[in-house]
Amino acid sequence: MTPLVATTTSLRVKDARRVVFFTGAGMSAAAGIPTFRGKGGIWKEYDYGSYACQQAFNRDPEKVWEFHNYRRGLVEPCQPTQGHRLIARCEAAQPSTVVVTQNIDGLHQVAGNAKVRELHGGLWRVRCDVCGAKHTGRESPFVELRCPRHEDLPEWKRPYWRPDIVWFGDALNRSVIEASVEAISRCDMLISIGTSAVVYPAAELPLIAKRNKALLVEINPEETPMSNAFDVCLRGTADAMLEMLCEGLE
Ligand code: BV8
Repeated sequence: MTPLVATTTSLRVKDARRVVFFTGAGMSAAAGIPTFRGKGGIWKEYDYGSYACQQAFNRDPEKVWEFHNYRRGLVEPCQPTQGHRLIARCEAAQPSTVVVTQNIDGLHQVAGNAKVRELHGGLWRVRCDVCGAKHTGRESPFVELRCPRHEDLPEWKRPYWRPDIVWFGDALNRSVIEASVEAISRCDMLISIGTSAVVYPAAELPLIAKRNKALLVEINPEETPMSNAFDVCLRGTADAMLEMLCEGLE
């Protein structure tokens, strides 16, 4: 069935029992964080083969860290938008609400959402793939680039911390995928917001909700390759469309 394409709707989140918000970079655009594709997109300026894959990190970890410190610097001063706050209000009113996000900026958590499944990891976490150590902190820039647990090794031989981000070619974290699939399978309304729907496997996750007869709503000013799978496509910004959908929440 072709979707209803509109700028207004009488659908309201308060009328659903279990809602999943499925978010991408457009969700945080109004916070001042650049998206990845399209005009001004990060991948226009930075080739992801040089900055966002394991091979690039193995080749030149300091160059990859320079890019991630640039991104920490971009995100660090940004505050959640009105849209993020409305989604947090939805979880407060309806605790079954889950956010499944491709974003690594942490803004849903700052806004107050507790149930956030980060498909592509987190910008504020690092891990050591040699000893398994993890560290979370909003240092910007992150300067102690080597894991301190390897005191037996000379400084120049110690392993680098690695951003805990799912780069191209990395498998997604199994428990995060499982928790996301579980939430999406059980929801009766899925609202996809601000994603170009071109990165897999994330792009196909909303289809799981469709199989289970949930109502699928897409919020994006532009059409996406997945638009036809949605019941309703709201052609507007995240903030404006969420303001409408979240009307009447307690
Ligand atoms: C994997 C890290 C197993 C985070 C990122 C099947 C088919 C084809 C290819 C593949 C496939 N399966 C796997 C692949 C390969 C690859 C892939 O998908 N490639 C594509 C690009 C062809 N996938 C992987 O490698 C994944 N791993 O599958 O492992 C495997 C491995 C090897 C081989 C087989 C299997 C891992 C993918 C993870 C990539 N990580 N980055 C970070 O650095 O921040 S990608 C990057 O894209 C971000 O993570 C981002 O989250 C993600 C999606 O982007 P979007 O969020 O959609 O953002 P985008 O800029 O594209 O779009 C913004 C949208 O917002 C636009 O539509 C715009 O109109 C809209 N918008 C703008 N303003 C607003 C707005 N909307 C609302 N309001 C506004 N105000």
